[in-house]
Amino acid sequence: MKTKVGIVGGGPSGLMLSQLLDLKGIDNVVLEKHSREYVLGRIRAGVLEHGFAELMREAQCGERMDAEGEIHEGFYISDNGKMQRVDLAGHTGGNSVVVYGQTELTRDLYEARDKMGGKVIHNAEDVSLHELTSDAPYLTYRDGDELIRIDCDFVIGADGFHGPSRKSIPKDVLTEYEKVYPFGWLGVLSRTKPVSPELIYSKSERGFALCSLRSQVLSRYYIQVPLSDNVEDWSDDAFWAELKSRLPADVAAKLETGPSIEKSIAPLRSFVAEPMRYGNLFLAGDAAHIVPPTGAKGLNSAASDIYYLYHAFVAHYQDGDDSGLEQYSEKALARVWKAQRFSWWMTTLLHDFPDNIPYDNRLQDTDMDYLFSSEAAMASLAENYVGLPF
Ligand code: RFL
Ligand code: PHB
Repeated sequence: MKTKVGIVGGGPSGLMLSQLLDLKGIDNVVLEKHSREYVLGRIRAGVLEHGFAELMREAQCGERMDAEGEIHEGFYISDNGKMQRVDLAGHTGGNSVVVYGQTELTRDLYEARDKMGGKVIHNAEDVSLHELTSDAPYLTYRDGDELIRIDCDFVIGADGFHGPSRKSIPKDVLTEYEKVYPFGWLGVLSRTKPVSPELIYSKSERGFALCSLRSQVLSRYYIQVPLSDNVEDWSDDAFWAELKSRLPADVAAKLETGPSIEKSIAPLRSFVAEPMRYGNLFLAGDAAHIVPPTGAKGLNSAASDIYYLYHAFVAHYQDGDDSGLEQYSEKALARVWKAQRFSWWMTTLLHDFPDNIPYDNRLQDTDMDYLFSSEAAMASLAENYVGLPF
């Protein structure tokens, strides 16, 4: 098989790039390790920046997002029971975010790929990347006993944190920056009415909690838990009781509880691999960088990578202009690091750090105090939350 762009990974990054390139007539193939049902079974991001929503529309995939997604012009921060609103629109000249689940967005991208006859190969086993520094890189994968080869001009590594793409780059070429946090998030999805129309990020002495949503009948809640906890340790009742104890009393009193339809623990990690290009391999999304979910920046950081790659490939194939490809790593990393800084900062502001010394806790309190007493600090939070320009 032969194509122009071989894409490893059929998550949101790979599918979005595939769709955008196909719309410009640039042939591509997506290789996904899992089945479609498996990919759509993962419950992940919920908050899209304005720039991501625009990219969905450009990919001709924005119809359902525009109909069913919710525009949020603010959210709440609760500090040990005291709730204050962050006015996103007011501090950014009218900007907002869209609350629309990654699962739905991925479903829309798959449907769009189907409609255009896009080549998305599921259950691709043993995907390997070859000859990446040559003009003729290729991918191989196994389909049962058969080994299949795909020759391409370029390879995109959009295979998430654990995929093979980043691992194909020699260790002496790649610098990895990593910070692991001493806690995870236990998340529950439930068919209940959300406790608040806008998200609540809650700092409390018992640890962090987040009230989020997917729709007016589907709620998503998270609590900070020690890394040693297992999801089996948490019954639904124990989860709801702990969540309530971390929310302001009037919010806790209104919380509608119900059976969990998904429950999982995600560790919190900050990670960046540099550079994001090796020969004719370009890394995108979680394959190159991870953030703790506190700032809702993971998927949104993937979106800016895809935006830069899309424009770089269009310039390459339509105008013979390689400057976008040459500048990709530097340009993408500049924005990636800003999302890293913001996600680290929001995580540090809101969580309980078991190893903090009293001095650290006083600084944390002062950070919160400063945020709610300074228009400049609030504007900075709002600017980052709605998303820095691509
Ligand atoms: P993905 O989604 O991991 O997709 C990678 C795909 O590659 C496939 N793959 C392979 N394919 C072929 N061969 C192999 N050997 C392969 N190995 C892996 C995988 O099966 C998969 O389908 O990466 P991508 O596309 O870069 O997308 C990134 C996002 O998924 C991620 O950044 C976000 O979900 C992060 N995130 C959030 N981001 C936001 O912007 N806003 C949020 O509100 C938000 N909340 C979250 C989150 C992530 C969370 N978890 C569970 C990590 C909340 C949580 C709890
Ligand atoms: C979610 O709804 O899953 C979500 C929302 C905001 C975050 C993280 C996760 O910061």
